[in-house]
Amino acid sequence: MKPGILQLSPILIPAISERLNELYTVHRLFEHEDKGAYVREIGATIRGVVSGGHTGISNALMDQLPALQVVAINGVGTDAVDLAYARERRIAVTATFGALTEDVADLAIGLLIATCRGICSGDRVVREGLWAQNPHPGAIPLSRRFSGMRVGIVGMGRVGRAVATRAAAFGCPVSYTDLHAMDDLPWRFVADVRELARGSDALVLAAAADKAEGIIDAAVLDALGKDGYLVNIARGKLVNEPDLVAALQEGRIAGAGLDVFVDEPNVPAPLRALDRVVLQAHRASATVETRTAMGEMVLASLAQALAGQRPENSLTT
Ligand code: 8YV
Repeated sequence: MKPGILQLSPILIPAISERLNELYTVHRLFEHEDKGAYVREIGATIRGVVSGGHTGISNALMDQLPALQVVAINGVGTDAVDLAYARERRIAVTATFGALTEDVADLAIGLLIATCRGICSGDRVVREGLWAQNPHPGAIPLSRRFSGMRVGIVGMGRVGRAVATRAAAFGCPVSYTDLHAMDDLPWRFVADVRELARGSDALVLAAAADKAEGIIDAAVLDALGKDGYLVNIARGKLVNEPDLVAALQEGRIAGAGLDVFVDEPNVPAPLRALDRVVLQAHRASATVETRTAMGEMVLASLAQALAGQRPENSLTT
């Protein structure tokens, strides 16, 4: 009999889904209306869970899966899983470390350029016929140069480092903050996030959310200042969202490029209304290449754990 797998969020690469189906009895919880009843029905057969970084798994659901050996996160953020609890139950929690670094860093730079150069608002001006109606060159405001901007990075893990090398290639002086300075990096370390914001034209958030919830608040945004830009490709909850909305509405920062939000997929209406904000639907890792690599890692983690080995990317076992 094939081991039972509970899948909590879709995998968009057909070849990966097919391999899952070949190897396991896959229960796709997101396709079921009455999730509670479905889990009660099949819970005892489940040995592995596949979930997304943002989706994770609750302790209550882990409690309903007595034979659970592995939670394979199709992502790198593990803030939506109680790792201590999983460790207690000897459940391996794995993540796809390294698979998405380049794409997430690419989107961070893309969002920053799109925001400061007004690419999306410019697109709307052309698309809606406003350029043709008012071809006077002054009708569209000038934008801001990206090359050479002072870029501050919050969180210098794999993604933060990849953002730094990209920004440096654009001639941007890079500074960063993290729990401590890192000796192997040529960039300037600034211990305090507010001080980092004060010395930056753009602040890029690339930190894990578990230790840094709400660190970007009104004081940090005011330190970034009216000519500063915020980019978030990490987790929405790093930012105090009402503070961000107020800072944007009052022109206390210049703009924001956001891929993640506090209550996804619900994006606050004021953010959607502001032209100085560029929005994405949590898509930084959403390329065919990265999602294929992530899917391969999920398959490997399941196979290792269910064969009784310690999965290579386990954080708990
Ligand atoms: C994914 C993520 O969107 O890596 C993470 O933590 O949030 C994203 O890469 C998500 O995990 C897709 O499953």
